[in-house]
Amino acid sequence: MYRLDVTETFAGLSLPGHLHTQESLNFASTFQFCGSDVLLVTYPKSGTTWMQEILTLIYSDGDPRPAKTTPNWARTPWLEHIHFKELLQETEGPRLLTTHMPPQVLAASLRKAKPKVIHLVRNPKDVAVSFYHFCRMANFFPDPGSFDEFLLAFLDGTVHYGSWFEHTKGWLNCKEELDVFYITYEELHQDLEGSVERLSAFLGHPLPPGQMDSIRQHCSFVSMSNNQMVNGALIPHEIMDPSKSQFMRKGIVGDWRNHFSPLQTELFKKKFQQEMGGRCLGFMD
Ligand code: PPS
Repeated sequence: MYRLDVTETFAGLSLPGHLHTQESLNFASTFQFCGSDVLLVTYPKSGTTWMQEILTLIYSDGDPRPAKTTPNWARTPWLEHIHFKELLQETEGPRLLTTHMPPQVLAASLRKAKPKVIHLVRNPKDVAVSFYHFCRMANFFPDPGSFDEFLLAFLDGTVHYGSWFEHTKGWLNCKEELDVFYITYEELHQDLEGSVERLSAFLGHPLPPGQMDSIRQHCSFVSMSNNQMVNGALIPHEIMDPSKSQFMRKGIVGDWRNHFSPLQTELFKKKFQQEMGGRCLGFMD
């Protein structure tokens, strides 16, 4: 009943059937955005949950109660997921939406309505590591095999959700025609306060004085690891097995250094240069 072994194919991507159906994917691709919507765009394992928490706190003016009482998938639902339609009905104005979809699936409607888009990107080497451990624990993904096998599939773009390079380039190419705020996971780490200030200015929702402390405190890795609304505790163990890895695993920058061999680092670098040219150069290190 959980459709753990089902893979859906849509727009050339393989996606977990546990979370998607052809109907839910078609619904996403024909979804009518409003100008007041806020859409968070990420490739999986890029800090989506962290940004969902930040957005929740910005729109609650620093009050942590919504983040502590409602799961992230209901507060900031994924457009393409099976329960999106029902969850959308419960959302109160500015709708906070999330997607892992590439832009070609959504761009027509996005161009028309011009909602605010937040494009969050993480160093793909850390994404690959985080994704590998997530695939080990989440039974709705195929067995990732060894890290070496997974990394080759990640570089080839044959993992579920497709190529990080295509996803990232696709959204970067939309920068001019859509209202996009680009930010990295690493920037959130380096300067959470400054990032939240810039983000709330982009959203036109400045924080009331004194609320930054609440955001800093509530959105820390430790607080979120203890928040059952985001830490995976609500998911049955047959779907996500906490004995294999944790959803809130490490939350650090540069864990790739503990996983990549010199050969894998070199391979990654070559592929990155080939695909990205001069873009996102900060991720070369
Ligand atoms: S998903 O499944 O696509 O929604 O995953 P996503 O939320 O995009 O990414 C999960 C990784 O983000 C880390 N994370 C955080 N890092 C720092 N601070 C905070 N508050 C935080 N919240 C989530 C999480 O630990 C995953 O990264 P790894 O490297 O696996 O620890």
